[in-house]
Amino acid sequence: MRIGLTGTPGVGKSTLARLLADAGRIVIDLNEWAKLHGAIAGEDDDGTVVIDTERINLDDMPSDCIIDSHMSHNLAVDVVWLIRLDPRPLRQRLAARGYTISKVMENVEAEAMDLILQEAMAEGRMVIQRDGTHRSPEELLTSFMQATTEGIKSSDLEDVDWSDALLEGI
Ligand code: DAT
Repeated sequence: MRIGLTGTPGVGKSTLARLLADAGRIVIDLNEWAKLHGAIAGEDDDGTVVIDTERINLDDMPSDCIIDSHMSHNLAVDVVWLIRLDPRPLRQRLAARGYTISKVMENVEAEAMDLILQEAMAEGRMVIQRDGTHRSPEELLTSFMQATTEGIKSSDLEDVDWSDALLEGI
């Protein structure tokens, strides 16, 4: 099964990907893959690599793998693992990364407005959504694994509601 590991930058995808790789799973960093396979569309204003997902052929990837990218839900993966994070700690994590204020706010607002969830559902993906705010990476992984190995027939969306953060002005 090909799993797309997605979420707003900073929610914890790479941390989870590392745990999976340590456990012996094949993990593909989509940025690296896109560079190797000529699927880079360019860079946005702040130098972030933009991947042209149309130029990525999933059949070139192993049939069992985890694809780490905030764009992996745009690929025809079998299931999407979507990590969510309260916008307030997300803001702190992104600021600690040295992102500009506008880039921090763009991502924080996208998270508060469920942007990736909406995109993934619009693409018709089967989505497992889990809140990483109060879970360790290990707990998060266990939760995704349980939902996946139990046999997925429909999306499984854990409730998240950060409307209070929006009211607070985040
Ligand atoms: P992403 O790959 O989604 O951009 P990351 O894995 O680089 O995110 O994590 C961003 C930061 O958050 C990094 O400093 C590690 C920390 N982090 C990741 N998962 C966490 C968790 N479950 N609990 C606490 N901190 C976490």
